[in-house]
Amino acid sequence: MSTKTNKKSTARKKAPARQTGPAAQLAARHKKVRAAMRAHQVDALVISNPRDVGYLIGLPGDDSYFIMTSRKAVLLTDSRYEELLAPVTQWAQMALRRGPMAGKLAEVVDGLKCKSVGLQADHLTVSARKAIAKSVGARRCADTTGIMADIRKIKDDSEIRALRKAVSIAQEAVSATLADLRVGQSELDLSARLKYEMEIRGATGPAFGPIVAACANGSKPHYYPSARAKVRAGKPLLIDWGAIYRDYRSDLTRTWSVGTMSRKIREIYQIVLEAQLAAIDAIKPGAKCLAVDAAARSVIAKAGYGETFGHGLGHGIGLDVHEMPSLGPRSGANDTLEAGMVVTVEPGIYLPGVGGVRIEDDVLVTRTGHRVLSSMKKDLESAVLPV
Ligand SMILES: [Mn+2]
Repeated sequence: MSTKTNKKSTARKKAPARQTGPAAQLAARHKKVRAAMRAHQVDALVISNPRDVGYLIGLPGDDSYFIMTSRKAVLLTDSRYEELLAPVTQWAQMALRRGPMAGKLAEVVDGLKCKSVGLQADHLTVSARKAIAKSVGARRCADTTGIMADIRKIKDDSEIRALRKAVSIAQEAVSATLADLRVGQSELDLSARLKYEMEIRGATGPAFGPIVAACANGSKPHYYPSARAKVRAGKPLLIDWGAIYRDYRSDLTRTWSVGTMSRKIREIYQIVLEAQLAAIDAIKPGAKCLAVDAAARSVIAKAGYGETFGHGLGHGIGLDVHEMPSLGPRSGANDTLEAGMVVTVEPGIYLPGVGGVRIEDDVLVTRTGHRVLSSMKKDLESAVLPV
């Protein structure tokens, strides 16, 4: 920790000359936030969700709050991040706290002369919310929900580039992992290898702990891999994995069978694939989220497996592995796809004691329809792995 921190003022002014503001991409995001603030009738919005902070400053948002008013922006952080986040001072004020966040937040909003302060009610813990009400004043605080989730639904070009790279890293990594697949290899061994293969290709980490499910374990949609469970010949292997590239997360699933594929797995594989292709086909601007889900669900239901597909069809991906919009039977009646959204499409059939089949791709909604960002094979023949 540097000593120079103590000598500096805890709030600094905009840097002079030449620097004219945040980069165009960030400025476009700020503009959307300010429009939402007007709609919610708040003078300031306190962005506390680290992913949202990162989205608005273009740098890591951990343990920092970003406060926006109609004209100003203040990043509230601490000395651990002072140097890392310094580029922000070209277009925003930086306030450094030494004590609790809520106390310094009150100082910042007082300085900004805000009468009403919007909070992210869908992110703050109950105790953080109470601390803010106490220091900022309960009457000034207004709970808002969904502002940032709504803005983040639509990806700009730089986000789409990052997502494409996150997808291609994940695909190459799983191919490299499977090239050395052995009967008897444990699920955890495969998971470790997969994470390594992603990171040497430029991922900063796995998008989530990979689901590597051998044999009948694939029937548990959110299974945790184990050291004891092993890859077996003639049995399925389901992997649900993704990479983080420049903070953006991919999310893919493939189900294979090792050496040969049983009749039952073959049967459900073909149904899931047909369902997945039908849903992808339905993706275009203006399509209802409910209708896209139904396109897949009806194929599975007609085949008699409707009861075994208990989860939603898919979800948005971006800085978070699960974000808006959500594609499922409980999607809102008016939830509609728009160009720039990126969603997963991942129907599945799960048979306890036998295994499960899920096939997941990441799909960009384009102006005219859609583009599948992932390109890994998923035809029945490719699903049988040589050993
Ligand atoms: Mn997913």
